[in-house]
Order: sequence, then C-alpha cells, then structure tokens
Amino acid sequence: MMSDQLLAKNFDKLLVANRGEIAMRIIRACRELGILTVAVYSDVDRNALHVRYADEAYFIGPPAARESYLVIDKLIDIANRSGAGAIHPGYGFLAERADFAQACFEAGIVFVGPSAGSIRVMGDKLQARQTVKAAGVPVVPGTDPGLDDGQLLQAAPDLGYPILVKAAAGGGGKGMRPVYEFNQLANALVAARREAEAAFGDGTIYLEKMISESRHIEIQVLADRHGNYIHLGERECSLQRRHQKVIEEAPSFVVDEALRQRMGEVAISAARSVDYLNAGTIEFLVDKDKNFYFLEMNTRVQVEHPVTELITGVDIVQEQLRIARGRKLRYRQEDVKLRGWAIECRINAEDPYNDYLPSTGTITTIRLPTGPGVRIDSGVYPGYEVTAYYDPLISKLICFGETRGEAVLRMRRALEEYRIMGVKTNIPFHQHMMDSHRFLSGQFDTKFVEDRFSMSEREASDNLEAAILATLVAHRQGQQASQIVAPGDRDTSNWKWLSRWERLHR
Ligand code: MV4
Repeated sequence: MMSDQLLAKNFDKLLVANRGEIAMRIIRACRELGILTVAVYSDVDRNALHVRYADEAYFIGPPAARESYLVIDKLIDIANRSGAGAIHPGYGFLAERADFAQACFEAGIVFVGPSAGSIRVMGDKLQARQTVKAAGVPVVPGTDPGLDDGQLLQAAPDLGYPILVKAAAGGGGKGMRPVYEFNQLANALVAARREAEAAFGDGTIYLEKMISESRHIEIQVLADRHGNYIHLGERECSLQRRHQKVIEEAPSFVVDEALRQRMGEVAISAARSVDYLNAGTIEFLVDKDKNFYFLEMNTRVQVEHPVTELITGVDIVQEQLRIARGRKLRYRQEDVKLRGWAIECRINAEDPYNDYLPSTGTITTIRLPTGPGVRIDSGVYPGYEVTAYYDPLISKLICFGETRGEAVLRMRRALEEYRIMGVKTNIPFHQHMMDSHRFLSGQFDTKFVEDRFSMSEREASDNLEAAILATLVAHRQGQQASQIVAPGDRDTSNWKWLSRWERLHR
C-alpha cells in the first residue's frame, strides 16, 4: 500500500503549471467547468496565448525552464498568492516529479494527478516492473532487483539474446543499451551503470530480453477517489523518431476487441497495484504474435490524449478535474464505447529534409485547417516566436473519421490546408507518411520511422500486393474499422484509389 497522500478538497480556481498547447487545453476544460484559471509565464511567454486566455497570469522568471516552469517553490507561492486551490501540471516540466506532488500536498493544494507515492514507484522502472508483476501483469522476461554484475552475467543466458540493459531511473528510452552476444555483456554492464550514474545519479541497472519487431501500444486509464477504475482503450504509438512520437492513432490496427479487453484489464491491474488516482497510461510492447508486455506507466495526461477523446467521447482533462475535486467517474466500463478512428500528427518546427534539425524563428503567418473531423490543439499565433527553450511542438493536428480510411483522407486534406510561414515544419514528413503503403496498410513497428522511412526516396513498392492482401485478411478477421492501401504517388489517380478503397472497406 502507498502512504495515501491525497487531498480531498473542492476548488474553484486552478493554477496551470505549464505553457503552450497543453496549458490552453487545461484552461479550456476549466472554463467549461466554471473553474477560474491562473497562468504562469516566463520572459519569452509574456504574450503567449495561455497568458491571455487565463483569468490571471503571474510572471515566473527567465526563459530557461529550470529557472521558471520547473521551480516548485515559485509555483506553490503563486498558487497561494492567487488563491488557487489546485495545480494541473500538464505533461513534461513537473508533471512526473514526485517531490512536486508532495510539495502541493504539504501546501494544502490539490495536485491534479496521482499521489507522490504512485509517481515515485512508477518513476523507478525496476520498482514499477516488480510492483505490477506481483499484481499479475505480464512483464518482459528480465532480472530481479539487487543483482550484482556476476549475477546479471549468470542470468543472461536464460533470457536469450538480444538483451537490453536498462537503467532503473531511465525511461522513455534513456539509458538503454542493446547487447547481441555474451561477450559484449560485461562491458555493456559497466558502461550502462556509469552512464546511468552520470545521467540520473542512480546506477541501478537490470536486464530485459529484447522484444524485436514490436509495437508500442498504450492503454489510457482513469481512476477516481472512490475506487473506480476504467480504461479507454488503446493508442497506437509505434511511429516514433528518437523516442519522440510523431503520429499516434486510436484504435490500433492490430488490437481486436478480445485483445483490447485483456490489455484493458491488465492495465487496470497495473494502476491498482499503486493505488493509482486520476488519468494515467500503461505502455505495452506488443510482439508480432500479439503477446503484450508492460513497459512503463506514464503518470500524467499525455500529448496524444485527444485521439482517445475523439473515439470515446470522454473529455479526459475534464475528467481529471472532476476526479481531483473528489467526484466519481462519469463512466462505468460498460459505458465506454469506441466509435470511429482518430489520427494525430504532431506538427513540429523542424526541417524534415535536414535531419529534423529544429527550426527557430517567428511565425509570421499561420492558417490552420478546420472543417469536418478536424481538431487542432495549438498554443501558437501569428507573431509567436519558436525558441530553443521549449519543445518544438507547434500544434497537434487530429483528424477523425468513421473509418481509418476516412481519417487518413481527412488528414491528407488538412495537411494540404495547413499554412505556416516563418519556420520550417515537418508537414512534408506527415504528407509523405500519409502516402506510405506501409502506414496505410498498418504494417509498421517501432523501428519503422528510423529504419525504413526516408524523406528522400519513395518506399520500394514490391510489397504493395502483400500489403493489400494483409489488409484484406485483417479485415476479414473482423477488424471493426476499415483499412486502406494505396500506391505511393500523390496524384489524381491515387486519390481515386483511396476513395475506392475507403468505400470498399466500410
Ligand atoms: C524495449 C524494447 C524492446 N524490448 N524493451 C524504449 C523506450 C522505453 N519506454 C522502452 N523502450 C523499449 N523497450 C524490450 N524488452 C524496445 C523499446 C523501444 C521502443 C519502445 C516503444 C517505442 C519506441 C521504441 C523505440 C526503440 C526501442
């Protein structure tokens, strides 16, 4: 059991300890619920949208986050001065810092999230693994805590190669090291421990069998103070580059109703094992035989939460606020019904033709796509300056359709409609992806973007027929929504192709 440090307290004013699109998203939910909002801003965010949109705004310091958005004492002080009874951390910054949740608790401020104890356990990947494993959650075969190098070397042959050396304090791909044969292992242990010690101040490492050709699929869970837990289905997050997700979708091409139910139940068990409260996400690896393994839990609202909102109708941020106010979840598991398909493209200020080099500068003009099935979550505006201080996310473009095909067609339309001047963006990357037959036929894993996708060449189309066949087979096997495949070129005939496939697969 966790030491349960959670405040049960209503509040009608909330401090948003974040910036950009997620600050806007939180303020919008507060507006709808009649909660007053307090924004904070650094020097470069004086004119930011979240500052103008909030009911009050307080200056918090220099642009560098560690002197502003990351300073716990300043945030607690501003909450107290403004009379905010709660703080929403968003994602990034202080969202997964147990000491921040603890500081809020000690100041009598509701932290919109789980307890410091839950964050602490899930933040230590080895402890998280042990805790969920004890609750019956499948984890990747690996080693127990507390082993020295000799014991790790001894354990390796039973796991089988390739092996991943992971840092307990890591996560999100940090401090991971692949080992392909026994004679590399001893060196890898020494190097990984030294790296982890330097990066996290904690040199604890462990071994896991590497699961190759796997997908990253995560389950959204919600938990209230009354012991109710529900899941909102899965998000497919395999399309990543350097551990940064670029496109997410819900549902996943490979998850059928039976698998969804099993993964959902397991995700809830994982959340229960730490007495989890509020919104959280259980990350799984799913191998090509559809075995799934717990990877990590994210103890915050995630960037990609909108795709789940669109297919479930559940407003996740509103639900977070209700939970924090001590209310019961508005949904029982049987109320959660998936409908349609949603895809999110992260529009980043970067140059996809130059190794995704970050692009800074002032956005002089921006015209955002709208219309049926299109949602934009954005914190930028004409005159907004993209700096190197914060992440390069300009906006999230999320498209909904009754079928995967319809969502893709809308995404193509919306990407063409998107106009932005002043910085380079990865819109061409997304357009290229929407033409990729592997994407269209759902044939990708976590290595796809980095290993098989290039902006400079078209994919070889020799697999096209196989892709089409796989799509049809998957469909016949009872996938609820349709899939489409198409050749690579974005010309008129391609468009005819797409709508024909889209119709065929309804
Ligand atoms: C793995 C794995 C394969 N086998 N663990 C990357 C981030 C962190 N959450 C764990 N990660 C992985 N752990 C085992 N045993 C492959 C990855 C991985 C990955 C996972 C999800 C999404 C993208 C990824 C890219 C590379 C590696």
